[in-house]
Amino acid sequence: MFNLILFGPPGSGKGTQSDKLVEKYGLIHLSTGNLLRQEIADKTPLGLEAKSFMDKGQLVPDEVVIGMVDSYFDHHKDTKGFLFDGFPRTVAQAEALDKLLKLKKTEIAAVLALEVSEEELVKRLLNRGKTSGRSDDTNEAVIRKRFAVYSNETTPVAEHYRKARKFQSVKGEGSVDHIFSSVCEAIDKKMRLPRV
Ligand code: B4P
Repeated sequence: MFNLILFGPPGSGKGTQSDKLVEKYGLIHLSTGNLLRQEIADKTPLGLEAKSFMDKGQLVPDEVVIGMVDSYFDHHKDTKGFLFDGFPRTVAQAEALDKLLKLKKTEIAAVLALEVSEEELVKRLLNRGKTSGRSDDTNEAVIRKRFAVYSNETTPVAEHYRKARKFQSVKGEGSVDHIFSSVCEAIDKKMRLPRV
């Protein structure tokens, strides 16, 4: 299996790049943001709980997210690999993911982090808020709160993977296609495949 984490702050383009990456590499896309939004749309108890955190720009509790990922794994037993988008977002989630992958006798091959300035991120998210119907994108105070949460709770995840020599930064500003080719270049090196 080839398992990749796409890492970066809210609005850095993880979802945008993931859609293109899963198509090219045939990986299963595991976006905890999308899974949580689906639970909200389906009005499940998990969705109702998650919504109260997401609307405030907070992270959904680890046990909820880890349980959801575990059950997603159970539904995708035969895959050539996962692309994790927006997960893990805390060190506890990273440790849980390491354990879950170990049980499957596999591991993370690489963590690619999209680097984008905060001003560009705010611009992108407010712009997305105009059309996405996402309540967490329409209020600048909530967006700033998400950056603070990212800085306090999610940046330590980078250190977790730096220690394991799996972490690599990629410039996340510029055209979507240009960023995509930088990300593919990094992945291909990891996979030791010639570039297509
Ligand atoms: P997510 O759904 O993961 O979304 P995100 O971080 O806000 O955005 P992403 O980086 O995917 O940006 P996108 O490509 O869409 O999280 C939402 C919330 O869910 C979290 O705040 C949290 O509450 C909860 N959650 C999710 N996972 C969790 C977890 N593991 N634990 C706890 N809570 C969790 O791009 C953003 C915009 O920029 C788009 O409009 C796009 O079109 C635009 N864009 C992309 N690339 C661009 C480029 N190169 N140039 C210009 N614009 C670009």
